[in-house]
Amino acid sequence: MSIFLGLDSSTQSLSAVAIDLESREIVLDKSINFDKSLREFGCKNGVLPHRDPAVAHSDPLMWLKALDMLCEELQSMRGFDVSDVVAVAGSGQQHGSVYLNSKATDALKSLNPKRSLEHQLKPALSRKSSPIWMDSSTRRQCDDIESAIGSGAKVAGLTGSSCFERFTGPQIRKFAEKERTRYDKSSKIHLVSSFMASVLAGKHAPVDHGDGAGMNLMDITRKQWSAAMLKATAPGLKAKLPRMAPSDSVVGRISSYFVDKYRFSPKTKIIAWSGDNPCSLIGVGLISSGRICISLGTSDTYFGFMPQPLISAEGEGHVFGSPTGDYMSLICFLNGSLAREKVRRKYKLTWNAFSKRLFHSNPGNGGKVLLPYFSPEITPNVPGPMVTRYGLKESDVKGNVRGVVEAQMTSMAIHSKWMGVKTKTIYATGGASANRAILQIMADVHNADVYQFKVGQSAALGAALRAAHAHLKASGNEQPWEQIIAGFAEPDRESRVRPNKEAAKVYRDFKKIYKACENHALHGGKDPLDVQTKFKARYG
Ligand code: XUL
Repeated sequence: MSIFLGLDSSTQSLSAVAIDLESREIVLDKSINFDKSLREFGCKNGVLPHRDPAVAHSDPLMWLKALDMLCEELQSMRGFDVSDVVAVAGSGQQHGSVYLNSKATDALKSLNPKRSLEHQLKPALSRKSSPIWMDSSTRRQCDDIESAIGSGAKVAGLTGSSCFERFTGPQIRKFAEKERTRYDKSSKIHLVSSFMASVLAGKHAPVDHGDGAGMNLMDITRKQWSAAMLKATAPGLKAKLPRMAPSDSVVGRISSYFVDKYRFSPKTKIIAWSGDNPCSLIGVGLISSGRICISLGTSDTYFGFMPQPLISAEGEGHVFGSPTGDYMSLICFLNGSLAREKVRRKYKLTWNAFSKRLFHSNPGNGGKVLLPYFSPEITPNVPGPMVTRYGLKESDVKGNVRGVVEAQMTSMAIHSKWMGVKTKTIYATGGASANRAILQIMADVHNADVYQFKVGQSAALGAALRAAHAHLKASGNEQPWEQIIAGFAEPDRESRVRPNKEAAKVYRDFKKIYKACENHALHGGKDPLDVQTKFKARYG
């Protein structure tokens, strides 16, 4: 047996996917949903309630309790033997940070299997909550960092992204400004990914180049902490950050806590964790250029493999490290599944009824446009909630249902131009990728074939594949990535959704009115009524 385990610590859940590399089978797919199973932490959709809609924090103790619960489930599962696991790697929601005090090193080293992770690591937190990727409260800190470096474009040239509110550097700066004493007491600042890896390994794990690139702190070409960015962000920061390491580094053997409590083998290797998007890149098999992936999760992301870092001139997207040692481009849309969910709930629809409305309405929505900024938006930058309707009544159920999905797909098409990819094939993943009505609109708007995957958990699967790759490399039996992913990270050929030629034509023009509406709402551009009327006259 050669079982490799991938964990995904995401916004709303902790998931596990295990693969058998020899038989090429997925032998386990499990998930703990925070809202359902860990209600006592008071989170909604994995986020702590806050009166300011720009603030989004979560509870790191909830992630720890989920890890204990998940291990317990794995141990008690029939047909799965935890002691067969050769190596574990993981994926973490990107950008989120965990703040630890001077007790952390010892606490990690001496975890007692008779007590819970939550109770033993609570005293090691120097900050109770963790800012996560949905936080947009650091615009001022972003501006300050960019002006210290010279400009947003300069920051992007250095780190792969201009300063973004959710990125870890601006978040750390805000913490250092507002809570200086606690900042000074934080002897280690981890990402969600490196924190979870540290717990498993019983010692501080490194930040990998994939997730490290989402901090506005890593030099994207040299793949090291950037001295200029550290200086522009917060005092004494270098000493507080873990070391950086390639994604395929072995952190060490699993902590005896997991051996004694859950019967993992003491030989189990812990591999550096990465961000969920770099892991998904592997989980959908994007190890060369040419295709792109759209992940429909809590956030919607649009990403692809890149051999060299290519940076967006408009400052809209990001360059992260790929777990293969290359690069990936990514654009993140915050109003993903939560926006779809808001519309579905508003009109009291089941998902079935939602999909029916999509199938039974016309491409282009008769020119009606919904700008679905239910929460602050990352791409394009919208600082606060601002749902705007053009020619669309709030009472029009079909129009709003089609409106939210068309807006998401059109926005992706418009804001991904800088990547310069002629998209002929799209791989769809994430929870909502199971919905073929949504995928039809995706295919039509992008005029591309869309494929689904049999395993929806691309980040956890990618992590399991990374574990296998890193283990083989460390044992002197490195296999090419093509070989590692074969049979696992492949789209379901039967699932192909073809674009409808007529609809694709409509969307070519629809993109223009969508752009005009966006421009009007966000940049004070011309009233889009004119273009909307023309579109309506043509396509009704
Ligand atoms: C990417 C981003 C989100 C999170 C979701 O930049 O912010 O996709 O990684 O977990």
